[in-house]
Amino acid sequence: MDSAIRSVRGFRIWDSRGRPTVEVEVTLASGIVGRGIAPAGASRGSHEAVDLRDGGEAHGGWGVDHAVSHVDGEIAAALQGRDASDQADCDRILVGLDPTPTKARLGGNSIVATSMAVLDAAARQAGVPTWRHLAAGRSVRMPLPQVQIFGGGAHAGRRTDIQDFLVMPLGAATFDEALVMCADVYRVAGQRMRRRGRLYGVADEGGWWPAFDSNEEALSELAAAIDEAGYRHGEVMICLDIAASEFGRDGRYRLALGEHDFGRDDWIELLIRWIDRYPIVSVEDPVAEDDEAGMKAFTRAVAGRVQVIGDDFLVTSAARVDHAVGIGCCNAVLIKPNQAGTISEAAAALARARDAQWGTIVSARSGETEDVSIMHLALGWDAGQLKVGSFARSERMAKWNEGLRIERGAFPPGAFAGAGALPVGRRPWSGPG
Ligand code: 2PG
Ligand code: MG
Repeated sequence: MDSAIRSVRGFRIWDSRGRPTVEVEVTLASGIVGRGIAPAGASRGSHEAVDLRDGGEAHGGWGVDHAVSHVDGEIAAALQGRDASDQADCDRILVGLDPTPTKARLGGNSIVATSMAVLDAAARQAGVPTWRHLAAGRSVRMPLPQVQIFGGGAHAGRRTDIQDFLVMPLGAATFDEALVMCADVYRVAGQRMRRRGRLYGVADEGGWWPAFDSNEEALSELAAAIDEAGYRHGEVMICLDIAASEFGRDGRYRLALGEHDFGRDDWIELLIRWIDRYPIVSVEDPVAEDDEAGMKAFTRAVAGRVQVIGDDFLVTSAARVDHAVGIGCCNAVLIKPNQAGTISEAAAALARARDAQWGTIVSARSGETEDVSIMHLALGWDAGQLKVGSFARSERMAKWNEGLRIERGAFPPGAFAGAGALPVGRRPWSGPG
């Protein structure tokens, strides 16, 4: 069998922060080689698969030698001879090797890089791009992008409490046009920072460094940049990733900027005030991962007009999505394969969300590489939405550019998910409420 796995090897390479990460090469009986690289998060949910790091002095403790040796040892031995085109079987074996809830024994990094390498090898063996291999004949749509304009929170030394200030080009008709619109806003936002003497370079994912006096100032700057770029609100809308687990605990939200301390209800009220005042169409992790009551209240208050995404709250877990659907929390899920640990587990979380008619957004991590597989996953799974970070730095641009290559080669205009990917009616923006 050509697609039988002959060997699996792990290597240490480097990510966009200059930290070690795990690369895996899977070689098939045919001689074809597939590759996978583990990304790494900075703002992480406490229930997600964990990266195995060596600790100690070398590489500031970020080393992955143990994770790499698990790939060369136990993982390689278990996968040898298995059929790479049977992703579910390979992933079942990986999960079976480390049944700990957060894959802490072998490391989420060694496991996800292997799972991704199996997928890449199988697609190469089939002679098709990964997205086509995943689509398996079903029709799919180019995803609607979410592009970060300002990067804060854990990605900018907590310069703002809110982590991602992003835009979504709802008025675009193609992926290409969507990127043009985001690029315009990104450029103009940078020009505005320069004019105000506030341009200090970029944060972790390429968004402008958020040199603002308040979280709301960032929001109003973003709305002004959309205006100045010549777009109507409604055409380009704002998305926020609050990443509230970073500053919220036990129903209290303590902002560093402005030094406010909110109870759950006041915090949610503030978010709703922002939604009324600014053209916000999507909010991720509005409350902390432990605040189910807050998530339920927020979802109830804004569902129908705003996409409510669970990231740290759902950690790409089908079981958590299932639970959230049952109790009315969120209407969309962020899908990060390395939160789950394997491609199949991530696909299962996405499938559960789709069953509930939720929005589904495939997402990169803040620590990335030249690997472009999330573009293929977003498309091949027909997720409808893709979040990659900002519109600068090649670990981000590699993914956007891969999308352009795919679109021009394989897609007629119209095969773009666009605003229809949102689990909300298109909200006509009628100005500040
Ligand atoms: C997130 C991601 C990407 P990180 O919170 O959604 O912005 O960040 O990879 O650091 O978890
Ligand atoms: Mg997030």
